[in-house]
Amino acid sequence: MTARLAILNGPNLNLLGVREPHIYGTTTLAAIEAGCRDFAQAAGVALAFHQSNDEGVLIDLVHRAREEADAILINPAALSFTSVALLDALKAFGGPVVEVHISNIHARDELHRRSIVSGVARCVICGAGPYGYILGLQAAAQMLGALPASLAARAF
Ligand code: CA2
Repeated sequence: MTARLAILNGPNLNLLGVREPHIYGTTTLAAIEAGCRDFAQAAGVALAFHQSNDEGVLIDLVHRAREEADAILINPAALSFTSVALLDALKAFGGPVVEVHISNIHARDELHRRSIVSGVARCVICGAGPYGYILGLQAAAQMLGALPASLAARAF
C-alpha cells in the first residue's frame, strides 16, 4: 500500500518568505509545499500538507492523521515551546513523528531551544533551512520502509 505522509505547519509559517526574510529566508511556504510534493511524487508516497495558526486546528489535524497518515512531519513553530496539548495529541498518533525547524533552534535563547514536541519525535531536523522538510520526508519514508532505493543512501 502507498505510504501516506502528513506535513503540519504551525503558527505564522504562512508568513515565510513574506515577512522577516533576514531571519527565516525568502522561500515561501507554497514553495516548500511544491518541493515536498515533487519529492513525494519521486518517492511514490502520498502527501497531505497543512498550515494553521490555531493550536486546536493542528490538534484536530493530528487526530485526523491517526486515520489518514502513516507518519507525521511537523514544524510546530512557536507551539514547540508551549503546547503540551499538541505533544499529547502527537503521543496518541502511534506512527513516526519527524520534527522540522527551518532555523537552528539550539543557537537561540534558552526558551527557544527546548522544544516540548521533541519528546515524542523519532527524528528532529533543524538548521537545514527549507531543505529540512525534504530531509524530514526522506527520513519519514525510510522509517516506513517506503523510500525507493533510487532515493536512499547506498550504505543503508
Ligand atoms: O525555524 C523554524 O522553523 C521555527 O519553527 C520557526 C518559528 C520559531 O518560533 C521557532 O523557534 C523555529 C517561527 C515561525 C514564524 O515564522 C515567521 C515567518 C516570517 C515572519 C514571521 C514569522
